[in-house]
Amino acid sequence: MRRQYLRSIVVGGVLILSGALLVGGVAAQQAATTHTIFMNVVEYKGSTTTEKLAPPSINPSTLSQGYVYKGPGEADKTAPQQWEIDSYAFAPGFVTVPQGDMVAVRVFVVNGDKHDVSVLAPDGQVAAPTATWTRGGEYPVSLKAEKVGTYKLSCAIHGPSMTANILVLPH
Ligand SMILES: [Cu+2]
Repeated sequence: MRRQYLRSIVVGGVLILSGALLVGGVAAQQAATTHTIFMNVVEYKGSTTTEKLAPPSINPSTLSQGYVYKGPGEADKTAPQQWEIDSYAFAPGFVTVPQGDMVAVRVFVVNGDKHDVSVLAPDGQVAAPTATWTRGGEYPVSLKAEKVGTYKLSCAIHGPSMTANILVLPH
């Protein structure tokens, strides 16, 4: 009788201990994780000549302010057949994080003298107001991924194409 009583105390103790470990594990999982993401502001460049390829039928600069087009004669006066295109972008331009986590983006401006950048939450609310970023600076953007959907980091000067999407997935 006494031995059985002792045994139930031991079994009960093991159950309580494993329960505590399980709760501890869940609590550790729920603590917000911070994702530090390094991004660069870059300018992709392309060029060719009219001998190799006809210029685009639609002027790219009409599609986005972030696309630059210099047609034949404009790109290089000494090489009138040369034409050039540029595109300003965030690299990487797409990131996914789980809901509830912290996102610490650090953006380094490599190309373009000036960018006016803001962050919008998935519901369209301002997550970070417009700030001017200049070449050579590194700018922090910190946010909590509270809402499922896409947070958009975009530049008003080179929009709509100069946008980085931070997609928040449900936990
Ligand atoms: Cu820009």
